[in-house]
Amino acid sequence: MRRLILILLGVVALAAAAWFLFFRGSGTPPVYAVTVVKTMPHDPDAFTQGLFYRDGHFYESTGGEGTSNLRKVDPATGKVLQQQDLSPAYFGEGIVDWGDRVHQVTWKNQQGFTYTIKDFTPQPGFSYEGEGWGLTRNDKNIILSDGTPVLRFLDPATMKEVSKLTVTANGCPVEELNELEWVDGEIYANIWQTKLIARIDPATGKVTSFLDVTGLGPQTSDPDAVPNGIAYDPAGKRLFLTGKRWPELYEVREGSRQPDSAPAMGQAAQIMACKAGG
Ligand SMILES: [Ca+2]
Repeated sequence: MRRLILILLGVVALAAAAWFLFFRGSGTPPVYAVTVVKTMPHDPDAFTQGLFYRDGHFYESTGGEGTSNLRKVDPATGKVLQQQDLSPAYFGEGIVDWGDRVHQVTWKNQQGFTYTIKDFTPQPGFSYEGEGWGLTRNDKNIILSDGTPVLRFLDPATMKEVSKLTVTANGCPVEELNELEWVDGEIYANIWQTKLIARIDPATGKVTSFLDVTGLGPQTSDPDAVPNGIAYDPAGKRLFLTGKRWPELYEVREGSRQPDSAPAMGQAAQIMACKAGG
């Protein structure tokens, strides 16, 4: 009898493990905290819309009408070393480097700007349909977000669309994809008005996990001061995060898996229940 009970218990345990693995394998992305490695200063007036790291400097794009610009920033001090302002008619959004150029999209103007990365000398720009939110790149394409679940892959030579990728989490389209960064073969995306960064498999569009950045940024009632800004240093494997009007920029690494009680788990659950808006 005792042996039978042990066998039955073993069967139950195996079934539970199989169910657990099936559930995990069914596409529910886990949520991880982030651990701060280093804290750096960041211009608290910068309405950050684009961020990348190259050759020891941050390049940042800011938004707003009359406050939009492209800037080169010293990581140690947060000081702006070089700046190119946009006309007040344009609302700056994502930026990306390609060769000796930097490209910048605008929110609703359907107009992209191109500059030399060395001294921000204006070059012939480009146009696109719809809105411009975030930009990043891999070795072949420039990748554009526009606040929808669809990422557009552009030919860097022409800035024309060559393919699209619909981003889903647990089968639900993920709205409000904002600032982007290509990180070791994955696409990281801020999700606007949430504390979550989606990690996206570029082959399938599936979110493989989320990073919860609740612990970062200022304690403020400013509704615009959302997390936005992801940069990566592939040589040093360093990941950097900031937000709009945040006084700090952080180097972070992935932390432990978040418990169900973590505040951002509700946002993740809404996204994965196909409830738009996070
Ligand atoms: Ca970025």
